[in-house]
Amino acid sequence: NSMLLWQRTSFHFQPEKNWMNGVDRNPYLIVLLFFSFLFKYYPDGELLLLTVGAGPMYYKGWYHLFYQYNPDSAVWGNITWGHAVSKDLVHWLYLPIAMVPDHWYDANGVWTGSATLLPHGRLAMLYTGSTLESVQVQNLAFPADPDDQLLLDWVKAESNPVVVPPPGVGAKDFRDPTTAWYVAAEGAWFVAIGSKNDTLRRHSGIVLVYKTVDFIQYELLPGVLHAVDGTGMWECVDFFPVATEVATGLDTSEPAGPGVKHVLKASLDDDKHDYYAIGTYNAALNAWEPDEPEKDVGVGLRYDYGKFYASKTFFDPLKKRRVLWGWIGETDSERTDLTKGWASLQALPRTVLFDQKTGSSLLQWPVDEVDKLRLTKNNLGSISLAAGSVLPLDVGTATQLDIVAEFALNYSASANANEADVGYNCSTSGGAASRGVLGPFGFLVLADQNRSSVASDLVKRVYGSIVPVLDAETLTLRIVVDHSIVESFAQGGRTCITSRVYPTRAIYGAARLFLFNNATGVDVACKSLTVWQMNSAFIRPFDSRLDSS
Ligand code: DQQ
Repeated sequence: NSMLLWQRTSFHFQPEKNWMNGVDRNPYLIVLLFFSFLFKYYPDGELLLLTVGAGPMYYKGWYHLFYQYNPDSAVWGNITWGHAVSKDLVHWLYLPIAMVPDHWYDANGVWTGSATLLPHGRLAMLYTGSTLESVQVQNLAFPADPDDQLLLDWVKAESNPVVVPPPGVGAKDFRDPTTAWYVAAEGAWFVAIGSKNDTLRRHSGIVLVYKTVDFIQYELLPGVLHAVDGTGMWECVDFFPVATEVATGLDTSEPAGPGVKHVLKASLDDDKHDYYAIGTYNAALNAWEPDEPEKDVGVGLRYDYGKFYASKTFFDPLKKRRVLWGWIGETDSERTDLTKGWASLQALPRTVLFDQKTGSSLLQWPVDEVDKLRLTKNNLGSISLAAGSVLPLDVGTATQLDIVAEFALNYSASANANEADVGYNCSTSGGAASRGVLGPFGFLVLADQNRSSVASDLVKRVYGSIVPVLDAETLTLRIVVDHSIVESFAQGGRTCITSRVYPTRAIYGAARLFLFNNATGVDVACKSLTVWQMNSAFIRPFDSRLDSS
């Protein structure tokens, strides 16, 4: 339907048509009608911010993305592995479907998996198959031709399935194997698989760990790596080391020790959000414990406080970084997706680092390569914003933007304001149009006047979270806009929010950018503001004649 073409993104990865995921057939409906950042001052120095599927990897010069793909329709089903490659994580080339359901052990879908790079450049791909009887089993596949940089053809192991649900684990609660990590003391690889336990524990999300030497025979380790009651099924578990003293990524097999902590992440099937916690891993005990029990997986920090799910990281040996890939569903209706003929896309790949300043969170930031898309630069200098003002910003076409801003707040009038005085609440207030003592203020993007969409069929919702702003830090924001997605990073990526938007009037040349301040008791100054037009990434089918590599 050409009527909705403007919702296609220009530099986010999405298939040419039909469904990709991440997650289930029934994306819950949430959308932000307009987008905004809202802040609230806390005397202790905190500010309030409102506002995949298959394994990514690097192999022989190409970044590979394999994603959950329905070749037949824009809704979930008939899941195969879509495939694309890139030299820079931004400019992608579509390749033919990599794997389809063609055996009894994956007849109901080639579900999420992860790649492990073995010594001597070999590659093991473990993935979940939903069998003819809809039992979730783990299968092994490997490249038909290891010398093929494009990894076009895959061979499924004769011994599949290599792992079946162990006693006590539900046949439909056992999926999404991680990338394996090597434990030298055991001379073996360990692989984690998410599940849940409703019998011994109370609706507990759990992680099982298997030990393998050859990726064919697996031994279940006693106990669970970790469990959190009340959090339900853990999908797409991810488990990786982070360096706590240097700003560099670590190989998945980097052992625990001084300067190395481990992140455990789970995608909660119950609420469709990606939660992580930072903690300590003990391979010998098959145990991981969060540093701060109150910030455990599923009850503490999220990668993103908007729409963002089923993410995975991989270690990029080329640039020595860990890269996070998230799947972004739609927040319009299934009916509209069928009309559009496509649904879902990938977030920008994000570099993940330990936040050395807070010591208790991660920093996520669009990979450097995204900056190569920056075109015209608008340096808008420093702007004061009177209470109640909405200021149009003249940046030309505003559908593809990268916005970087620094804010200074003068709270003198209300330095003692507490939460009750603020009068603004992320979930119950009416978005940017509401007013409170200390906010909201921020940007309106993809807007025409204040509100950009009159589309029905959407649930319009305000997303929010806390942004810790430490002493001597100024409040900084980066907002990336791409037609129907807005990704926002506060304090260098300490808090992130992604939103899908479906403007009906603020499209093409009519889309505009505004700064606003709806605080009644704070002077807000945008100390610096830089806005770039963003180029398109021109994602297209791979053409070997054009391949210069
Ligand atoms: N969707 C996949 C599963 C995974 C869920 C099936 C979340 O493997 O658990 O399409 O992305």
